[in-house]
Amino acid sequence: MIAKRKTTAKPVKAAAKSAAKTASKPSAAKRTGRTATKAAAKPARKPAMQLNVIKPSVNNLSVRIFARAAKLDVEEKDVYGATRTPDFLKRNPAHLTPMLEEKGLPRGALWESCAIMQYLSNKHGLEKFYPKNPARRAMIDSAMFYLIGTLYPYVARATYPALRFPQYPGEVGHAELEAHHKSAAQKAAMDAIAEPLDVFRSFYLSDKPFIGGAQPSIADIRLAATLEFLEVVDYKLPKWARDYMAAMEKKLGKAYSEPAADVRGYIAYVRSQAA
Ligand SMILES: N[C@@H](CCC(=O)N[C@@H](CS)C(=O)NCC(=O)O)C(=O)O
Repeated sequence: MIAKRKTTAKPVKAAAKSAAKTASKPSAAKRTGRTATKAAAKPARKPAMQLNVIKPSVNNLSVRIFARAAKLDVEEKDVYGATRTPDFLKRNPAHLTPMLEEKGLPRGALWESCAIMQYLSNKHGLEKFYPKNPARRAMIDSAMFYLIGTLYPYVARATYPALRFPQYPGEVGHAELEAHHKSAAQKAAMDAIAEPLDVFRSFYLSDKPFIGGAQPSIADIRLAATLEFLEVVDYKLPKWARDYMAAMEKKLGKAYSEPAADVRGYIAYVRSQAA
């Protein structure tokens, strides 16, 4: 979560803007994937969908990778710092990104990264990323729910302080407490990551290269993108996880590395500031 409360400090905004400038050169392309090339030839046609994004975020990174990997006709709009404006809140009262806008949607807008990837896979028949077979699909859904509900909260609590993102009300990191309380909470979250992470290895991946099998699924995209944040706290990923992330990037190529550069650039920026 970025730019969420008053404490969302200007440094975050400045850092994100700076990171966007330095790290997101490829993302300046108005469209994603194949369409970007086509856009040069046919600049007048309006893309079918708009994806509102905040570039240093891994929630956003998931859908940005997916849109490119699936070669969808999506135009990205950077809404950093604009998610609480009256106009945005009218369209999306949850003020969350990524947010897809498309005429076919009942309310015109859709947020939640996994729901967006599910919707687009269903709509475009992208079985490769989201199998139709109910049992196989259930495993992808389970992996994504488990990530959002269990792994991600630990990752957020462990990394948001270093990322300079605001934390959630009610959490130690958000409360007016002395620094040692906050660092103890951050360490506890960091320690807690190992267990759910290993569930991805032992259960969802099992002996397959990806949760999706031979091909990365939307759950794989969501997992690899999430793990990108751990770099900011020097989290020592186990070898299988490092190999898995490398395999994801190799398989998806630029569709992965281009938007990942924004997150990595932001992490490099905050780390340089801390140093
Ligand atoms: N569970 C959501 C999380 C989305 C989320 O937290 N988005 C943050 C960026 S990381 C955001 O847009 N925050 C802006 C705001 O709340 O104003 C997802 O997976 O899409």
